[in-house]
Amino acid sequence: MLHKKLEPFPKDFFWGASTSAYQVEGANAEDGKGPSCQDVKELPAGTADLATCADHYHHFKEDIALMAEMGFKSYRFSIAWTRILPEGAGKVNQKGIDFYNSLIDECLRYHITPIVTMFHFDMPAALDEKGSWSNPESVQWFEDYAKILFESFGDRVKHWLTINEQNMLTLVGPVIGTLHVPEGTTNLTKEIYQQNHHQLVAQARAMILCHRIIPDALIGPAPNIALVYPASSKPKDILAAENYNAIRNWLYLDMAVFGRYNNLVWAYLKEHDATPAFAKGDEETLKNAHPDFIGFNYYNTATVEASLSWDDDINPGADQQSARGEAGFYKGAENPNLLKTEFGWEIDPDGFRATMRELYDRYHLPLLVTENGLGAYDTLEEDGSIHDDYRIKYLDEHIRQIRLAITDGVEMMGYNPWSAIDLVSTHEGIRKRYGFIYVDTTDEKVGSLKRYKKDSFEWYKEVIRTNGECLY
Ligand code: BGP
Repeated sequence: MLHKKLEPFPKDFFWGASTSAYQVEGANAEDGKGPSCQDVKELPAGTADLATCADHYHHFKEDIALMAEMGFKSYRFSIAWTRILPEGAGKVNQKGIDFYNSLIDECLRYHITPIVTMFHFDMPAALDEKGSWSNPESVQWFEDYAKILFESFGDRVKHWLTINEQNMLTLVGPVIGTLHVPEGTTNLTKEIYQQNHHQLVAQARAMILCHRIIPDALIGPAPNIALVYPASSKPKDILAAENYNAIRNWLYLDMAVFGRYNNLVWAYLKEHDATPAFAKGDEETLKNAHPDFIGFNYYNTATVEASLSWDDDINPGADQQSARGEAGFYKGAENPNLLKTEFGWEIDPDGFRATMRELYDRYHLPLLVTENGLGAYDTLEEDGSIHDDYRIKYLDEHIRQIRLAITDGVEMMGYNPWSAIDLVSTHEGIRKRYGFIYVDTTDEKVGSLKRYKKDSFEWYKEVIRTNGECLY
């Protein structure tokens, strides 16, 4: 749709950026923190370990001052479960509470709204040993942890996100380092979707609890949502796109918002003999929980074609954003209309608008962009500058799509791209940089950890100052 006049960004739009605890904090064995599944996983070859990352744990004041200089209205970060509960359950680590109190207070000092993710890929290792999300008790573990967070920080934190990218935990657990396969598993799909079910119920319980403990807070899920395109106008490709849309996207949000399994997903699970078992009370819990908004991460769309045989040769895909498929359901395809990043992810700003429109049409809840961004090799010049015009271009094109979506009638709360500051990527090290702030460290060796402003820093500052108007 062409528009003659664009609606402005809302006055209270959350311009900010994101990080996650295990990727940015470092200090992963300090001040009583217990290990998470990320700390004990086998690292992908040649990538930095998680002992230091950007050392945000020790540099957070400096980092938040830089975010404030950019004019951030919000900072989306996650809490490390194992800083609060080193064993995942039981004894609380006061130093962990203290750290997040300081981080939150530091944000508020600059009028930056903290948007807190409760769980971002870092299951406590101690709970992994007890079966992780395959254990039905995991629902209670999460609710107990949630209660501590709401009671400790709820007086100041009014924006909560439950589970980051639950769909990626389910679809690409091995890439992210979170797959837990209990001994004796015979049907892996069934096992994974049972774990997924426990997460859905845990999320529902957390949403209910949040509304009870902090009545003036808002809470929502944060899946990775990307509209799935059919590779052609062949009707069978359209059906394949519907299949993958359901499995990749709608399962998570239909449950969070409506409290029901998407029917295509249920049919797919039946086909795999993989429907999850409901515990007593699950159905009611899922029905009674309601998010106030939808947080979502968007990097690019997906494209699929039909898979018409159980023997189809399928490319299993490399990670969160690359083509995947399942024989008999859909088959990942390249989209010839899109360029790719240096790390092979397609770039699709128009797809961002299409995704926002579709999300709003389905759920009619305000949308908060909790991630979006460009991973690239950046070069630190001798004079301390970093010329990341490619990142500016990517962000510029995506922000424009938000404004178009707003003009299309979509209710948008904010934009928190990935990432505020350089950090360690899920599986490709710190060489894959995303931040507005460069951190001097490499995968091979911990560096000075000095912070440098990239060109995108000044650019984003102006975008925020003018509430997006400078782009036009
Ligand atoms: C999302 C995750 C983030 C993040 C980002 C970029 O899937 O929520 O944790 O890392 O993608 O991905 P990557 O680190 O693989 O480049």
